[in-house]
Amino acid sequence: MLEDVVNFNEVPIDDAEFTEKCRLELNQKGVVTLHNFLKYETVEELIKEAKTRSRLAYFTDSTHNVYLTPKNENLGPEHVFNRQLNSSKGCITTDQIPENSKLKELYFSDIFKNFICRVVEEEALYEYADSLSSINVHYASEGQELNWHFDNSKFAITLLLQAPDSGGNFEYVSNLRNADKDEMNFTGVEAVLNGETETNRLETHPGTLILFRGQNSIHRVTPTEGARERILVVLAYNSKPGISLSESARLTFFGRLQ
Ligand SMILES: O=C(O)CCC(=O)C(=O)O
Ligand SMILES: [Fe+2]
Repeated sequence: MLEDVVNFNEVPIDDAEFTEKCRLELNQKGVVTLHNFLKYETVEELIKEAKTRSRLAYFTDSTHNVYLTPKNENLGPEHVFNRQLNSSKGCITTDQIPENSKLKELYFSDIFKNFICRVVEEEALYEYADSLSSINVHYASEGQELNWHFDNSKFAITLLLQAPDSGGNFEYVSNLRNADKDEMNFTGVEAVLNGETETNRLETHPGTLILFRGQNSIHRVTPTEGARERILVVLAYNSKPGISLSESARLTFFGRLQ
């Protein structure tokens, strides 16, 4: 029952008026924050579930540019396009999440998918064809962070399960570039990396859902501070059926293809 997962009293995702409000907000701000999206008991249950599987997580410590692309040698090592940033995090994959998990109940629910479709203005949404990429649980222990980047996907859905004692903050600058027009905005990106731009911080709590357009809005998650790890779920959909995440991305994020 989706009622056991989603807090419909505060977040009525089956209501047309509420859905329309979220759509407008996403268009205006590039982000929708839904606090108390998950029921309190569900958050507790999902934290337990995630913790029993954290030993399966594949940890990566890698460097990347903000566009998540290979270097362009023509631009030279000092160019902001080639500036290498460090990110370190671990995650488990869809196939490592139990079949009866409330995460799968939510992910495959028609009510939830219809809500997301309307808010992001897609006709339909489909799971990834590979068995890894649809639902991921991310773990970040002390010192681990996700550095500044633009996403490859048009939108991302995250659910925070456990917040660290401090740190682990989601920071962003909206609409820093226009990916559809291949606009890179090197000047704007350099200013963010040099700490010269004022950034926004999202307030999140366990159970908060974030719907975010990260292709044009640069964002990062600051390092976890303290012993309690940050645990966060990412739900990913495609607008067409039968699509797998690229092999290179699967190898980078999960360390395997299937
Ligand atoms: O961990 C988060 O809150 C954001 C994750 C993110 O930006 C990503 O996976 O691309
Ligand atoms: Fe991202």
